[in-house]
Amino acid sequence: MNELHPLTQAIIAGKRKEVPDLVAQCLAAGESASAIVEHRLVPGMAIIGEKFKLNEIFVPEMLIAARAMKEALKVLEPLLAAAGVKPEHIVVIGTVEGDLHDIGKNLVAMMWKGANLGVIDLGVNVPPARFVEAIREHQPELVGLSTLLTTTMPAMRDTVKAIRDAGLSVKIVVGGAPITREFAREIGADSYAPDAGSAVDMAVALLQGKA
Ligand code: B1M
Repeated sequence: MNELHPLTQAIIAGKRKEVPDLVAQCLAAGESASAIVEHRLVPGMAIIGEKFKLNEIFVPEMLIAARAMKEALKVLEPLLAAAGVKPEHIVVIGTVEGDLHDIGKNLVAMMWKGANLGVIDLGVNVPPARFVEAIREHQPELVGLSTLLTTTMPAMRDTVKAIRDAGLSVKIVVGGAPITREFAREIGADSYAPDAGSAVDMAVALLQGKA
């Protein structure tokens, strides 16, 4: 960890109060906003994702790191927009209808942002028709569906069906505590990710046509 840049270390350690100053130092040293995202922030979140997958850290540390990353993005987002640097891919995410749980979905959304994806977050309790409408409006390449309740698994199935029935060409990744790879396959999703770290790997693989 010592050879990592101090900003990357601060993201991993979740030192969110130190992050704006460290971002300012990088900018003062001539690093571009996009280089800071690519070389300082994304590697930090990648390490967090790996540690989470390996059970070396748990949800609190991941949330703390994600919040630290948000502080950095708060400083950089206007600069990225001003420089016309757009995320390479747009993705839509939401928690399906009937489900109000959003902590896991928010983690996935933050990790996706950290991987420089343009995330449109529809929030919680999102009806299938709203997903369809958002896909038509934003033309994402990927849509992520989350649910935590066994009682809302049918709503996830309905959402996938509504997207497919609408003839929309978009990859669908699903996740959440009761979801399994088998269920994902059964309802016609393209992929399943068990946690936020895997959701990044899965999104990148799907977007690069490797999954
Ligand atoms: Co609720 N709740 N809850 N709850 N709640 C659970 C899910 C439950 C397992 C608790 C229990 O009984 N042991 C249970 C579900 C049982 C079941 O369906 N089999 C349950 C229940 C029953 C309920 C209510 C029905 C309770 C009631 O009112 N009687 C009610 C339902 C409300 C509704 O949604 N309509 C309810 C309400 C709530 C609160 C509002 C109080 C609160 C949610 C607050 C919020 O989200 N803002 C809450 C909470 C906090 C929980 C527990 C305790 C914690 C959930 C959580 O945030 N985990 C939960 C018990 C538990 O999980 N142990 C429970 C941390 C989070 C980081 O993990 O969301 O799993 P998770 O996300 C992971 C992965 O699943 C994955 O990545 C994330 C990070 O690794 N992932 C994806 C998630 N989405 C993904 C999408 C992807 C890929 C990966 O791709 C797109």
